[in-house]
Amino acid sequence: MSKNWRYQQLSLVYAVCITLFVFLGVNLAAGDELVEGIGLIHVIAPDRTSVNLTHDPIPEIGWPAMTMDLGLSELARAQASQLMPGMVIKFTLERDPEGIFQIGDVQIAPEGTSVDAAKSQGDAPGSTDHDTMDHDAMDHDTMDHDRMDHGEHGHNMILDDEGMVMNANHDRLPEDCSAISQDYEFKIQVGRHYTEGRPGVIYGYSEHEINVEPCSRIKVELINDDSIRHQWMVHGLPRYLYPQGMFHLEASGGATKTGTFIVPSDDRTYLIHCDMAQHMEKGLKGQLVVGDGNGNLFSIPGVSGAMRSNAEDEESNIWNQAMVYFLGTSALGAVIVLFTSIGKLS
Ligand SMILES: [Cu+2]
Repeated sequence: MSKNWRYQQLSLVYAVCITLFVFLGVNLAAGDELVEGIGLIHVIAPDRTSVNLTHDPIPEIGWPAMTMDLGLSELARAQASQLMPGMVIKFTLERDPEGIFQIGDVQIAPEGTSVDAAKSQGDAPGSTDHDTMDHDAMDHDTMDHDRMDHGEHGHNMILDDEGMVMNANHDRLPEDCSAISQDYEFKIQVGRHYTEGRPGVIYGYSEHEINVEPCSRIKVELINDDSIRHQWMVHGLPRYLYPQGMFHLEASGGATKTGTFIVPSDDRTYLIHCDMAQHMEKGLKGQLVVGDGNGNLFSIPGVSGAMRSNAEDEESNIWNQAMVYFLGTSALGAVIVLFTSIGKLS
């Protein structure tokens, strides 16, 4: 009798082990997708399906600090009723059914939490969406009102039906440059046609990487072959020349926009992307390499791989599952053997 009791204890321990392993396996699989961020809200879409925010870097998925639109999950939509523009939030990212990152869970960040990326922008609204652009909050210090009506030079932004050019700079040298080293002209096409050989991607640029000399002047002609708006936006440029550190071309469907800017002297790699909701995730990400650059960014089509490829994810998931099933079935087998022997003994 005392022997049976010991067997029963043993099988109880086994059962607990199986439960733990199964939970561990499930959590490992879910943990792959759970990424957290902190951001400052600029705009909440009236239908609460998305927000525009500036977030700090999210290294787990290779995102630099950025101002962008993010969709909201069902849960986050419900939570969004307590949010307001200007609030700092903590959020988790998850993938929607199409595999695109969206905010899964959102809460107001604890008092005193700040977003470093937003501080350096002077809290100006980061959205460049026409509908949400706040003209009052634009950087007036760098706008040259006297020259407003005399051509392109004094404008931070030229906006028309065809699209817009923001922060064009033809002649103001970065502080660290004594002269323009070289002039470049790039024709960059954007649209659904430029995704060849990249399964799962919806949009592409004809060039995802451009290489230039330090202190050079770059003229970019953005040709949009799609019927929807696309952008070619460079981040991280000096803020004394480019408000929000940004040079930005936006072309309406079928339109072409041309703009010029000048890069500083340091070897650096700048992010290029389309800031329309989810377009970067759908393929519109590139890099501008000045001089030798300072390392490739993640997930640049044709240049660098994802921080962690989907194939690897799937492979490790399969191994997790296999492990759980192997341990589970072997433990179950052991339990059956034990109970059978208990039956024989009694
Ligand atoms: Cu786009």
